[in-house]
Parts: sequence; C-alpha cells; structure tokens
Amino acid sequence: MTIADEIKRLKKEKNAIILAHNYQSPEIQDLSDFTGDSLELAIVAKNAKEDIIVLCGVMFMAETAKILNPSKKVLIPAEDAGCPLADYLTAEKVRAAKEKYPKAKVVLYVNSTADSKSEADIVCTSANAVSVCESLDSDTILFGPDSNLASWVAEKLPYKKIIPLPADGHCPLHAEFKPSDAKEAKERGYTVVCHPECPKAVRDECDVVASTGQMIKEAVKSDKWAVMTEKDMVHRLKKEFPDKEFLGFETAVCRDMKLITPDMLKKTLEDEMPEIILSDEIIKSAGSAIERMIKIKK
Ligand code: CIZ
Repeated sequence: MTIADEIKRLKKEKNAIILAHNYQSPEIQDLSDFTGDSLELAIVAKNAKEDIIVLCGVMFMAETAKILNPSKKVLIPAEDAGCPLADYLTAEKVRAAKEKYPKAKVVLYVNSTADSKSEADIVCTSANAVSVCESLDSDTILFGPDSNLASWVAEKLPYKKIIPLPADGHCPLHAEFKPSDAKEAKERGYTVVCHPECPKAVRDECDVVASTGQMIKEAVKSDKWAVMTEKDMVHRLKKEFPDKEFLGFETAVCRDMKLITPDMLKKTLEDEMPEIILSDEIIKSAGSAIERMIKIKK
C-alpha cells in the first residue's frame, strides 16, 4: 500500500477530513480533501461533519478550526508550526493599545494567537481585510499584527485612521521581496501579482495585489504570472490552470508551513494526536470575533 492509500484508509476508518493551506508542500496539498486560504479553511472547518479535522497549516489555523467547530477533534500534524508574524502581538499589547485609544475598534489579522484574538472586536484575513475595516462604524482602527497589510488597508480606505499594532509587525517571507523582483519579472513579460503582506514599495511595482484566494480568481486575466508569495502557491495555481505559466520565487519559503510531511500526516491520523485543546473561555471570546468576520466574508 502506498502512503496515499494508507492515509485514505485511515481517513475513512476515523471519519476524518484533511484540510491544507495553499502554502503547504505539493505532497500535502495533493493528499488533502480541501486546499485553500485561511478564510476558506475556517469556513470548511466550521461546516465539517466529520468527527476529526486534520489541519495541515500553522497553529493559528488549527486553533481557528477548533474555535469554530469545538465539538470536533482538531489535529495538527506539526505542533511546532507557528507563525513569526503572530508572535509580534500579545494580548497584553492589545489591551495596552485599547487603553490608549478607547474609541478605536480592534481588527486582528487571522495570523494572530487565540489569546490576542480574544481581545479583538473582529478578525480578518488578507482576503477580506478591507471589507472588514470598511464595515466598522469607528473611524479609528487598531490593526495588527501585520503593518504592511495595515498600510494596504489604509491606502484603500483613506477616510479611516488605521493604526498598526505593533508598528513593525511583518511576515519575514513577504518582507524579503524587493521592488526589483517585480520590475525584472515585468521585463520578462510576466503579469506580477504580490500579496498585501509585501512592503508598499513592492506593492507599488506590481500589477495586482491579492490574497492567495484572490490570486486564483485573478489568474484568468493573464497567461503568464509572476507570483510574489510563498513558493508553493504556484503548485496550487498550476493545478487550477494547467495551461498557464506561473513563475514562483524559490527562496520564498515559509519554514513553518513545510514542517508537515506525509509520514507525519499518517501518524497523526493513526494516533489522533497532536490535538488542539483550548479553554472554553478562549473558544467563546475569540470565537465571537471570528464569527463576526465570517458573516462579512469579503
Ligand atoms: O489568509 C491566508 O491564508 C494567508 C496566510 C495568506 C493568504 O493570502 O491566503
């Protein structure tokens, strides 16, 4: 039996569903029942009927699945798959900012810890950050932890005051892209798309700024794309559009997303571990901020 067959057998035996983020390795994407961005994964997890949800992604994604569907057993094959961006913001920092700006609403990117989320008015992803901020009645918004995404939202909503929380939070992978990467790809005839977590100077050089889910929707508009986000997004795009050309950036690797291997996935199904355990209090407080986002969607 191949490992893929073993995983399929275990999945059936245990009544499990495997969800994978767009940044997972091609092998894990291909073994999953559903691949998507964090908003799509959250919605699929919320509606999952299976007894077990295996989340192949990073910790905050598995926590979100548990928060949205707490009666299910939620497993993550790599317990140490964290997010350096999420680590920029603690719940304590959010509380301090709320004291300083008592009238502001707090919008936290889904790439934040469950503790920080429990201090937020609403959560957002890169797919809906602009609509979530637009939906709020407050003109002042504390937005964290990605300062580049905060500046992208501020550009789109110039009539709102978007305060980044903290001022320097960033994704190390997206912050590494340079404006010259986009310029060179354009010279080679590519339409260039970058993620809104890229710095403004990079975004300004690109043809399109999009979350990974939006990249799939935008892809119909050109036959030749340079894709400035995690390198394995290209695998997802090629599967969706086999006749188009996609140029990835091989050094743009999210190490945390690459911790999960097919062997680990199989072992996780066998042992039903590691399991996500969250307190009822966190599930309730972080849950309301996430549920509010899901109602807005995009
Ligand atoms: O929202 C997500 O899943 C992330 C981390 C990126 C994206 O744009 O999909």
